[in-house]
Amino acid sequence: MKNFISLVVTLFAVSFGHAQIPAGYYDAATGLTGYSLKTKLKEIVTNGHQDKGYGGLWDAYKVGDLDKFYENDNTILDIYSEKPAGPDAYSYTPVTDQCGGTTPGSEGGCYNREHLFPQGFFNSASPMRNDYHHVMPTDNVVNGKRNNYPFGTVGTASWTSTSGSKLGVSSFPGFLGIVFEPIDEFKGDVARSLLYFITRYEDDLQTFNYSDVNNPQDGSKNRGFDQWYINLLMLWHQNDPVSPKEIARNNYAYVYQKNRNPYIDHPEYVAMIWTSTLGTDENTAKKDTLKISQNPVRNGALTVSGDHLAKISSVQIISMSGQVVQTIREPFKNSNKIILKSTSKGVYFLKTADQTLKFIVE
Ligand SMILES: [Ca+2]
Ligand SMILES: [Ca+2]
Repeated sequence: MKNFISLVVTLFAVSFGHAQIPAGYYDAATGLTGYSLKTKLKEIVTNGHQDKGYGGLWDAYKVGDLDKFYENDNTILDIYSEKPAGPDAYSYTPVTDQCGGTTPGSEGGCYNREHLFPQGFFNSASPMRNDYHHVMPTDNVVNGKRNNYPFGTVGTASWTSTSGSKLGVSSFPGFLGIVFEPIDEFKGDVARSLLYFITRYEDDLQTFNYSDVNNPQDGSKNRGFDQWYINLLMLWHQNDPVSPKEIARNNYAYVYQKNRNPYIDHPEYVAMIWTSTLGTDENTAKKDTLKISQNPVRNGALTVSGDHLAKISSVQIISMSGQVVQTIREPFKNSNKIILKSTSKGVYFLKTADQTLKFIVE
């Protein structure tokens, strides 16, 4: 087991290059899954977390939220106005363009502090209000349009920002209200930030105003959000994997307030804690208990055993960094073997609708 852990740590350091996770930071979470993993992560990220106050965020943005990834011009990196594929419609000089007394009525006027988990749901209480991990600098007008609506996917937009963020009626299964949809580039960022939030504050969730129609909390301490929201965030987490921008911001968050977002450091934790019900038949899915017969895997073939293999409609192979490296439809139609596309050495995950299994390629 020790060798396995050091292998994981080594692979992790290699795959992330400049990651600055303090040695041993996640040790206490080793071997845990499900909500006990989540609770352990809560302890880890609560321990040492310093509340730097609401004003502190302005200073943090000057350092931790500069565009070093797109235009690389050290203007504020605003997830609501950044255009990854072309020039931004406007950009903000740190401090100079910070919102002050008067607020302009159109985009491009000033940036303020956007709570991805709306502060109205927790009565603007500290430390939630000041937590850098979920409070980001954004254009004040787009921030205002987002209001307290949950994130989601929009069918027909009633309003669209200069960068393509949308407001409108939800097209996502399980929710029919108004939602705000950021651009694809930042959907995973939003998801990991919100999952951090319901982990860090799991002991407080039940004191929040979760009866508000716009609050996707389910009122529980464990799952935290309604199932549709978990489905949405897991999908976004998967489709928009951790980027260098998020790693850098997370590293700065640790400098600034002395705690980290575990779902940026360990993207695989998300599927180890929550289960998506998207596109699965829960009744049949639950009957399957899969096992990987030979682990570590050699010769590029993964052998799987289970009682209902033939019923599995699709599986994914996910890398340590959370990227889907292979999707296989009806993987066990003809045999119990999966031929791996990538045989690069490392830790991977085999994910079905309701199970995630870890394996090593040697
Ligand atoms: Ca930019
Ligand atoms: Ca992203």
